[in-house]
Amino acid sequence: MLSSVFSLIFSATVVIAKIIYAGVNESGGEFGVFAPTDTPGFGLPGRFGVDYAFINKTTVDIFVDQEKINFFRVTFLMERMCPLSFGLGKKFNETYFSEFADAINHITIKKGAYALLDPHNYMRYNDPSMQPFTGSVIGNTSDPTAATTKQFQDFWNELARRFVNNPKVVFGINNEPHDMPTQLILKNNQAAINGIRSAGARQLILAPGNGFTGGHSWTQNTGAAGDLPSSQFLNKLVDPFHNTAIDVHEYLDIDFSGGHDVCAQPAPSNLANLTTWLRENKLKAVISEFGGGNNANCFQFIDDMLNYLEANSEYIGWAIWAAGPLWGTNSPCCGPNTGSLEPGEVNVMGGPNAFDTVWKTVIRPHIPKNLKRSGISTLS
Ligand SMILES: *[C@@H]1O[C@H](CO)[C@@H](O)[C@H](O)[C@H]1NC(C)=O
Ligand SMILES: *[C@@H]1O[C@H](CO)[C@@H](O)[C@H](O)[C@H]1NC(C)=O
Ligand SMILES: *[C@@H]1O[C@H](CO)[C@@H](O)[C@H](O)[C@H]1NC(C)=O
Ligand SMILES: *[C@@H]1O[C@H](CO)[C@@H](O)[C@H](O)[C@H]1NC(C)=O
Ligand SMILES: CC(=O)N[C@H]1CO[C@H](CO)[C@@H](O)[C@@H]1O
Repeated sequence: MLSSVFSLIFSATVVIAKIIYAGVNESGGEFGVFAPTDTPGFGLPGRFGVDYAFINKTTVDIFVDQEKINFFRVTFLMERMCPLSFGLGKKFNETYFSEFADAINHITIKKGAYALLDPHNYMRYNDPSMQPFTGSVIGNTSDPTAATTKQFQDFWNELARRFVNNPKVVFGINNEPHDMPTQLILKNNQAAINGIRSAGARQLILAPGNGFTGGHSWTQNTGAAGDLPSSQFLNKLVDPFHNTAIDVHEYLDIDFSGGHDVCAQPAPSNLANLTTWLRENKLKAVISEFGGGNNANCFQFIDDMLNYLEANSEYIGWAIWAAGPLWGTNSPCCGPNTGSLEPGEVNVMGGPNAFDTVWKTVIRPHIPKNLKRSGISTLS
């Protein structure tokens, strides 16, 4: 009795920070195009199950049934969804779309989790051969080979139309824009929102900023040209349904790249300016990529970061990078020996991969018990 009175008072007076989406990147739908020779068109369209694949349903089931996560970020390539011969827009490769939709439907309809649709394109289209640097920046009016902002809007209108009746999808506008005018990111993001909403889709949208959408540099100039901070533009987005959050990536190694096995960048201090900006602008954020290597140092940095997200109500979700069906012994993050987060795989030395080390040690204890399990994807 006493305790229920206390908990009533507690819940009435304290704003409880709430992570409602927790999960993992499913990377693989964008594979098979990276050409060391920078040959445009290399790996397109690619072979399903050989060059690219979206998920392994068995391991998705392990994540949902055993780990109780509710969030998967599923990567695809815009040049495969909209082949170059069609151009970016409403005409899709129906084969690639159906392979992608099969993965999304498994996650959302069969397993009841939320799926973040991720065009893994760095806000570029037409040449993914050496991502993240090849391809024309979408909406670059000085580049006659660039897809237009209107084409990007049409693409999102069509993709949203196809998922309009699936409450469990989340629309990720694009992976890691960088080295382009921040104003153009705002313009393209707004076009995507307009395309999605005019399709009648009301689900959650995640909007990225500049500088590979890094949280630590949110209030700083980024890139070789010193593009203006994301913070100066990303608060100007207009969503008639007020269901858009900021998409943030944050790695913990020295250069924020996820390329090293030593963690050196503390998330709490590096995210502090972003957090203030989110609060001032009444916005929420999802950390859709982060990671750390298989060592005690990184376990501490990851633990500190997840504690920080849990303590600040501006953050509503996270997805660690990365699981996926085609990694094998390769390491998507944090040094060659870490391995992927795909259950059942091993690292390059034949030892336990990040699912058996990083996940079990420091991610699993942070998976909230009260994640969102039903209803349309929203901010709360
Ligand atoms: C569509 O995708 C399938 C599967 O990858 C591929 O076999 C086919 O050639 C693609 N079509 C076009 C026009 O790219
Ligand atoms: C836009 O296109 C022009 C002409 O190709 C190019 O010089 C410029 O670097 C491009 N801008 C961006 C941000 O890529
Ligand atoms: C945070 O903002 C302060 C004040 O503008 C600035 O001095 C500091 O460099 C910023 N930190 C980061 C990580 O951007
Ligand atoms: C999917 O995952 C299961 C469980 O780890 C594994 O046995 C199976 O070989 C995987 N399938 C593919 C196609 O990778
Ligand atoms: C699923 C996913 O997005 N995996 C990706 C997570 O992000 C990294 C970094 O950009 C990608 O390279 C992976 O493909």
